[in-house]
Amino acid sequence: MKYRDTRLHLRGESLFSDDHSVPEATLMGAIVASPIARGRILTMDLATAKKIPGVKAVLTADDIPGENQLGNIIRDEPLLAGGELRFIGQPVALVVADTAATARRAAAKIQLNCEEDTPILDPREAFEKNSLIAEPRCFQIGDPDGAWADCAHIAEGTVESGGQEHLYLETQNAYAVPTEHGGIKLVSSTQSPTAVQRNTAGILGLPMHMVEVDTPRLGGAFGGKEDQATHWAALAALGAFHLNKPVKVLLDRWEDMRFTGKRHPYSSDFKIGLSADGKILAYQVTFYQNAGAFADLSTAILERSLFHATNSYFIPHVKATGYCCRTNLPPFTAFRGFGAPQAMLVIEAAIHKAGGGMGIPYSRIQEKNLIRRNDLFPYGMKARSGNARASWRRLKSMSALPALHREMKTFNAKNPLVKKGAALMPVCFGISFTSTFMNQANALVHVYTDGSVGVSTAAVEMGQGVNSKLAQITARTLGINVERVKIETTNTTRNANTSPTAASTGADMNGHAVIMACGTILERLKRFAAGALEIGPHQNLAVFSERVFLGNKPLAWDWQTLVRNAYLARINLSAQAHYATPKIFFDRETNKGRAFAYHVHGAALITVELDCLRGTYRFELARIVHDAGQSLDPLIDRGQAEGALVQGLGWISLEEVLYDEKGRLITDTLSGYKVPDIFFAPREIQVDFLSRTPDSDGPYNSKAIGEPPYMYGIGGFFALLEAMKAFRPDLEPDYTAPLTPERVLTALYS
Ligand code: LUZ
Ligand code: MOS
Repeated sequence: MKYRDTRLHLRGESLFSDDHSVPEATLMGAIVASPIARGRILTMDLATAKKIPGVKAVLTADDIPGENQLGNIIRDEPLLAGGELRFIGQPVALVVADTAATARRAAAKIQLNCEEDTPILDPREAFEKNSLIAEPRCFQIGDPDGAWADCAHIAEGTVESGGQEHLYLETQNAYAVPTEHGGIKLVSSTQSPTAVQRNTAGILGLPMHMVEVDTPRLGGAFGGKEDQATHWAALAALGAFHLNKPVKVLLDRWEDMRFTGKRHPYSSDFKIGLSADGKILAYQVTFYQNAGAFADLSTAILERSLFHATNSYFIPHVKATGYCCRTNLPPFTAFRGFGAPQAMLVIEAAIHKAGGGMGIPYSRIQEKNLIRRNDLFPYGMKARSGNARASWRRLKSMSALPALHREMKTFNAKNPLVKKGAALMPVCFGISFTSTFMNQANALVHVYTDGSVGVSTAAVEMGQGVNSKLAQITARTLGINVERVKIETTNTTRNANTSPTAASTGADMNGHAVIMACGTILERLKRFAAGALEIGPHQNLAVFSERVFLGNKPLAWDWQTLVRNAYLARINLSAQAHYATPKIFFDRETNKGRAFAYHVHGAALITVELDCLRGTYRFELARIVHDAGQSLDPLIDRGQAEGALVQGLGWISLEEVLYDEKGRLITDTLSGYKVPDIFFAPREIQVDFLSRTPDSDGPYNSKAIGEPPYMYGIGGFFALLEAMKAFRPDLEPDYTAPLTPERVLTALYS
């Protein structure tokens, strides 16, 4: 994969926020964190730490000049714990010193004398104790209570899914510099510069215009910096504000793993009812979401679980209920898929169990129930395309499934201790933030007098290639070479009131804003040229390949001449544009509406080979047919699909987040927490794009790519179950993810 930053990355020349050269006087911050999951601080001894040479300040909740309050949906989280402690790793104080080592040494010296209560760690226990962050939500369609009577087969069960560490290469960090008039400039590794700006302003008691946030690029995020980059930026700002010196906060890997939230663990109950021929008539699901100690984005994530409770299937009678359960673990947060993977694992498990009970391959039930164009989703939106079926058909025809199944059967018969399994996984993911108001973006475009172009948008480059896409969109709209285009850092002074780069919408929404701003400038340029060259209506003019055309006829002016002459004629060469995704709405009373601009569909085939002596396995083949619209950059989209797939496979098989009974993270290092590497990735990954897409709403008919392919990984879970069943036909599947080698082995021999 090659994109805009490839050369810089390979040479180690790309600047991440921690790489920015800082003035010599920069001070370093270290966090004092809660050692207990639930209780309160009785006394805190700061004096010893303050006496250590090099320590400049130890700041606590009492030192916050504004409101000690964070939160983008529900404002329930303090920046620094006052009295109450709610999870291990919760920030209690910030030590600022002349070096990071001194700051950490001083932080370690701070004694917290606490009173400890028994923590709640399990979401069902939280539910029993009425420890909920918000009112329960319920999406319903048809007559889910009455439909069971008509079902020939009913299956019920429980699904558990675990957390997942984001493991962005670049850990959380921010750098704060005091500016004149008592303001702050932040360089922050965040997906949401505006959220950092707003929360920091609130903490410091400043108007938002006094806080400038600049985000150069991120070394990965995956949702982990949508909400949870804010704390470290606000803390750096607090230090800078008090000491009137630049302050940097940079978590090391160990701190990052312990202090920050991960993917939400879910515990879920399902009930599914089918006709004798495998048509799903009714589905009921209840999600107990482990939200952790504070709201963070949990309610929005739970809402997306409800939206995607039926994945790619049409089901006439549905009741999906979600509980956002408050526990004493670090607040769980956004992670690629945003609650959809958890929900899709449940519906797939329900179908798998029903297939087992009815004695028919579950892929037949999957296929029979794939949503068709104009079928309704439970939230009342119609499917706008037949791509669920189109991608499935294409995948099946490419894969010669009957032959594959025959080969596997023969292999399994010959090998008593090695078994193969395969599964198909359809995916349907809605594109738009589920909170309608967030679906807005803006762009600021400057054409300079030499014809070069600077583009600023709300989009944050985090390795996903959004800057490459925006540069291509700019070049295509203006009719110039892409080398002329520079994508600027993301900065709240140039782009205000922006949504996070999240929900897979970054290229879509910011791309549309860029098209609009470039269109405005181009319109002015053409009007000017038509007048200056005296050639009738400007609509007949076009710019492409760096030249002005009248119809198909090239004129004497190239792009540079056009721009220079326009400047001399005092034409405005800059434009700002705002894009709001059209036609979407959602009513949170009825839970009905056209919530998404469109859906992304696709299907995957995953095969696995299982060593039944050791419980270890290797995914062999992942074949994906994916709907990317008219891809803006097939190489980037392929890279996103491959990466997402492997990340999804990691979640359901390898990565296990474990806490002890005190709420302490056990898997807090990379020696204890296993993540996918190149040896884990399927031996063969094939990604094919569906080209027939009548429903693309993205720029130039492209489609969003970031999150949807993650959920193909869920197919790996069921491929493994099939391989296990080949070894042990009486196996009663336990739908607990991750299906680690340990769990596989235990299941095979218990
Ligand atoms: N973030 C968010 C998201 O705030 N709202 C969403 O709907 C969403 N969806 C996916 C990923 N991040
Ligand atoms: Mo996200 S899970 O920050 O799109």
